[in-house]
Amino acid sequence: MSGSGLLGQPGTAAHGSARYNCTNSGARVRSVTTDLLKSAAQTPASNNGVLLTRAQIFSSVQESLASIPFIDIHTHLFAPGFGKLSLWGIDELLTYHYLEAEFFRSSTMSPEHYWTLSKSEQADLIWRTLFVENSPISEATRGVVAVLHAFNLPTDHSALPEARAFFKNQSLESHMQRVLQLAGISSVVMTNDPLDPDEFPLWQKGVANHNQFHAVLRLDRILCTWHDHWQAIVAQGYSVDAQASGKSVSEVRRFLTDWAKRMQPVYMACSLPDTFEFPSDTLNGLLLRDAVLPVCRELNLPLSLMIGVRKQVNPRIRLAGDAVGRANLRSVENLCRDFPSNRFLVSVLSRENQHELCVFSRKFNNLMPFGCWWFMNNASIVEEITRERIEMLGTSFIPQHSDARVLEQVIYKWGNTRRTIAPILAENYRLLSEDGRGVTSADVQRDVTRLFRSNAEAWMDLRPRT
Ligand code: RAT
Ligand code: ZN
Repeated sequence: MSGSGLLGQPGTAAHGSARYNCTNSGARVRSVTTDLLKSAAQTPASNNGVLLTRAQIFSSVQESLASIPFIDIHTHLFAPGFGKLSLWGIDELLTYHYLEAEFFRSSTMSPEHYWTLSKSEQADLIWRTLFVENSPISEATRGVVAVLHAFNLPTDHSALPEARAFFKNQSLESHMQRVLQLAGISSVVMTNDPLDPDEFPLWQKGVANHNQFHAVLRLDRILCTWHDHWQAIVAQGYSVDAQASGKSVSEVRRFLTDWAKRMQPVYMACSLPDTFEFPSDTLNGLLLRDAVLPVCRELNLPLSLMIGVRKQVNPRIRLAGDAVGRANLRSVENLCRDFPSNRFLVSVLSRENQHELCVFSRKFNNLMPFGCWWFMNNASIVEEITRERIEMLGTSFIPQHSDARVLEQVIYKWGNTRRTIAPILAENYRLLSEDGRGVTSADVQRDVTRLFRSNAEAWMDLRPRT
């Protein structure tokens, strides 16, 4: 656990920190502040330094959010070594499934017709519909505008050809470094599925380690759709059967252990439906209890549970067709209480589940709430969730992840996070000052470091990998 407490007390801020603009108008790298960050992380109390005035509090918060590089703990991005799986550029940005959902609301084209088009035809159509015929004021459309603006590209109706030319001229590795710097993040966590037919052969051949991309062993095909995927496990040389009977459970343990050795994941993860229950005598419940949890314990890996998705309520729109449902979080309570040697990273998709998640986090220090997931990642809801988390948990949570699928999305998603969270943090410091405890800029830096770096570093045991 990197020499920090279970809940990630401020630890090392090992990476050099660039300074980023806090607004969404495009971050610009200005200076390196590693030493400042290190001393901030080590400063124990607010009586060490000059107390901030009310006006200074806000700029100090902005300064810390801008200068401390964040860790993005859940994305669908891939390191450049994954080739075609690594998505970037304007056509990918425009055909993001968040935008496809919005496109079908403003177009009469049938999904069936849309899926016959090429990627660039789909992108043209989405651009015309959502950016020319309508103002791009939704969160996801505004994000594309913010990305173009960050690269000093035009953002008006006729911007698409120039954007295409710009992205075509980039080489992935250097472009990626620029994007991470603009987004103010030092590393990202991928989502890696050993049963994905496109991804599996790449791992088998051997993908080069990339020190800014950490792997995650994703379990959805095992825990949620076993019946469609047990044969793929057999094909990889493990003796499992359709009912997960006999040796199956120990073979799944062997499968997970082998894959953990290969991937070196920072955690295992599964997205779960709103109907998720634990304990449960179902095949999934048994695989979770007898295969996944023991391997996580043995390898000291947290398990990330993303709860509340209702898959494919509208299959016609494919990836955009998933929805949300309120879950019964007793399952989280049962897991945290009955498996104290396991650690759980949990994000919930329903707004109605957010408060309960905070309450359970107060009960169990093997539970780390993280992120404002998917339909929760809108400023108004991020604000509400973050306020209640700070009020109930102080700095012992991970406020956000990007869930980016296309590289450049981290620019706008993290820009939005900084913009939304700055006033919330500042207000909490103002209240603290009014209540009698002055705040220094070192306090602010320590707290921002804990929220956006050290909680993640501690939970994922992030050390340079060889
Ligand atoms: O936010 C998304 O892109 C969703 O489609 C899901 O991928 C979700 O984040 C997940 O990880 O299952
Ligand atoms: Zn995701």
